[in-house]
Amino acid sequence: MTEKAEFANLLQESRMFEPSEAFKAQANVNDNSLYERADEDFEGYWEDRARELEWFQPWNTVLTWEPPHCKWFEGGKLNICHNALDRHLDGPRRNKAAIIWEGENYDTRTLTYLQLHREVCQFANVLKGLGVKKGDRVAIYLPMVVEAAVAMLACARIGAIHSVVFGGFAPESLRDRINDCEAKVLVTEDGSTRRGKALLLKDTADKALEETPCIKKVVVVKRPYGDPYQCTMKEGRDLWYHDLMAKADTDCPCEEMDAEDPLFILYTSGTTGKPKGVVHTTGGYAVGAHSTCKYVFDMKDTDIFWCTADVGWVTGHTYIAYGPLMNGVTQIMFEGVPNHPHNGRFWEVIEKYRVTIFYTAPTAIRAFMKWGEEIPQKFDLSSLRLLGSVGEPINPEAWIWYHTYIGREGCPIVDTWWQTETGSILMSNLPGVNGMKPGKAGLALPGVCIEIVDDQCNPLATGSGLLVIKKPWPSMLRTIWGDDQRLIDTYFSKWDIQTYFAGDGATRDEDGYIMVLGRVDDVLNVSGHRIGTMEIESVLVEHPKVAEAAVVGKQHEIKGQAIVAYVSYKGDVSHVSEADIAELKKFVADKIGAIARPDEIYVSHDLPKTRSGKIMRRLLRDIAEGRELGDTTTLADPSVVEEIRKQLA
Ligand code: 7RM
Repeated sequence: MTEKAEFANLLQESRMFEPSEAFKAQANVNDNSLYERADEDFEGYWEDRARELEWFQPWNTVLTWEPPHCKWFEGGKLNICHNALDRHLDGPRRNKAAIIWEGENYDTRTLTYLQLHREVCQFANVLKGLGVKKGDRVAIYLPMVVEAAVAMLACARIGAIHSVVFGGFAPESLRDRINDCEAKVLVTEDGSTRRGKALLLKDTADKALEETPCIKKVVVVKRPYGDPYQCTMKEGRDLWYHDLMAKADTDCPCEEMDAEDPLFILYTSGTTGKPKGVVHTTGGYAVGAHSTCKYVFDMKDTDIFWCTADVGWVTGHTYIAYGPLMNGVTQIMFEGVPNHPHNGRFWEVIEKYRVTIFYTAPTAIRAFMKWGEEIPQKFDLSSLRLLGSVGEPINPEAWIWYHTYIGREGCPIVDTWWQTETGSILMSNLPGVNGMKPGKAGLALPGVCIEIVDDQCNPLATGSGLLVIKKPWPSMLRTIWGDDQRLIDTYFSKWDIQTYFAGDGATRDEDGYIMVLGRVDDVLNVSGHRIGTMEIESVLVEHPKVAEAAVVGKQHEIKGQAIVAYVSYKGDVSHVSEADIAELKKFVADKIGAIARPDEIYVSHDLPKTRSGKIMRRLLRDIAEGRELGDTTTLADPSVVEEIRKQLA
């Protein structure tokens, strides 16, 4: 049997992979002590984790739980920027590389802890100079450049609340996010390249800025690419980052923040059309970010950590901007993509910087598999000691491939389950403690109360059910910005007000290992990105020719899920051309961003509905996946299904 065929047979993989004795011996934790401590004293366990940070003033109360609201470490005062930077400046980490940045075009830039601290202090003073005060919101719309981390840390330093918007979002998405939180300042850049093509962020931002009255000032980072990326600067509103920085004082003390003061807002897709502004606070989030880096990623002073996520997503917040810096490691920040200018770019970066811990998404791993193991085999990956996966379920074949060709069978893999709402990893094996099962995130972390329940919320020892969390955890979302009722409606209303419903389905095996199966609601996971079906539907119906739209997910070899849209047309359906379909796809990409572009669109005179008028989504999923259609007798108009089927390739 060829190796490829062997991999194809791994769907039923059930082996347990134990960490090596060598890995265990050096791990930050290699016994059950953390689990035992959390079991005997839940609050005491989290206090131990909080004591691993520096506080200006200790807390009085560990936890106040008035479901669904929690407060952690009340009375405590700290600053997360102090923990990420200032606290490393008195010792040997002062002149250690904090961030090594690698640009898409192989430019590099390294900032030591001291240099990063200086740049952050200066930018904090810039923000103050623009009138930003504690509690004000600052929107950040930047690609993967050092200034993104600088801007986030600078906000944290002065107590401003940042709202980072992924650089791939379209003007309207940016506009809505700015307006929802009423940001005062926007930080963006003139332009750069993505896959060698121009990415003109300021031009996009300018379109959003036409309808964002709350924005008073725009700070523009100038990239060293020269004229092709020249942007327009609006007099009195738009200012160059480098001009402001040249005049900024390097001294800026940290604001003493209450543990429960908001740190950031991050918008995420849900089951309704409007993205939710997930609010995280300072103390609990810092504890979650720091402790998961220390115990899940086993971070030590000697590590070179690389998380490939974008800072625009929660993974980039917790495992680029905050967690690694709080642990004092050196990290790589990579602007590029895996396959530009060649398919081995990631492995080249690992070889170049001797990366020791690598954290990426299953969608990337599946793409690498397709390109072939010959590519990573050309590079020296021997520096790697630990691998991580996040964003979606990792199928066992991809896990084994990752373990074999990237980990060379010597690196533990942490399959980390968490969400924008959870702030930090809640489920994963601890790499020096428990064995790994391919495709299974494994066990809840110590101090995290995850259960798998049936429809009535009865806990299941084994088998399939829904993933819930029964007790609050420090980095839990506190509210939805401006809409606290949505916190209740979305997460705490399926059964009782104490049970957090994550929206995921999962199964648990005899060893207690959990496999997260994916969303059970109307949220798609496309290449690890969360996109609400409703979000796409509401854009589609804005198109003059579209009467109704229904969007479903379809299994995709690399992306996990592909987006399939069904629309009913206002005009004559028989004349719909390929160009019309292409126009609809572009319409969605232009309004939300390229990540939401439908892979397939089918047009019919009506959508398949029940006689009571409900769109039959299950049927649409079956059509998309090419499955046998079950009972279609409840269809109001069976001809619709035939009409759609004729368009299938
Ligand atoms: C970190 C992040 C959250 C959703 C979540 C799941 C899915 C994330 C895993 C996973 C299986 C994993 N935040 N998910 N990690 N599914 N195994 N290790 O991705 O808010 O963007 O998405 O992602 O469905 O609910 S997120």
